[in-house]
Amino acid sequence: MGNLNFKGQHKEAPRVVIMGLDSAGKTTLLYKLKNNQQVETYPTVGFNVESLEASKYGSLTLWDVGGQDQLRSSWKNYLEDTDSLLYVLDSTDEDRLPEATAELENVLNNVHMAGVPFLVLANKQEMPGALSLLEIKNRMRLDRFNDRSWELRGCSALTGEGLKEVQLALERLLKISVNEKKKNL
Ligand code: G3D
Repeated sequence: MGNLNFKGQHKEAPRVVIMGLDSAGKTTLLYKLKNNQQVETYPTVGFNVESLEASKYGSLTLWDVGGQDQLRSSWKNYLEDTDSLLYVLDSTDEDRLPEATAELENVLNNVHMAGVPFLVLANKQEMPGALSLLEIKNRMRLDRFNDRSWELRGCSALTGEGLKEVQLALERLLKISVNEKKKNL
């Protein structure tokens, strides 16, 4: 790990895991956060595609969730020491919202994810017909996760709309996570 000094409180780079169903927009988001540039993306076949070190947020690792159990067992091994989860949703994909919800639940139930703050990103908000944040919150029943810190933000990884707020939310959650860790030392 690098020795990024996160707000003067953290000697090690925080670890952020980005997850979501395929096509949610994770790769697009990753490059926007990293470079503020749009890049060509390639479909990720349920597998880790990128791990970018030394970003402002420390290491950002990308995983598709869902699909084959065999692949799921591989990302599970990487959840240890995760400081925050960015969970990306395609807000226009109403049909797969139940699947996305079940997968989020599955990730949060992992033993390494106990108490880890998470941020749900309702991506593709610029698209007509995108579900509103309120609808998403209700349909995913996000309130049941109130035993930990979480936030829901809308954005468009494509246009960059809402990404400033996403970055601020991520910083807030990382701060909470890092402070929790310090308390438990
Ligand atoms: P993934 O990494 O989660 O699998 P990608 O998803 O980042 O590869 O994105 C899947 C597709 O959704 C890509 O389109 C990408 O351009 C598009 N996408 C990502 N974010 C947004 C967004 O905010 N709005 C819209 N409208 N599209 C977005 P293609 O056509 O390359 O499959």
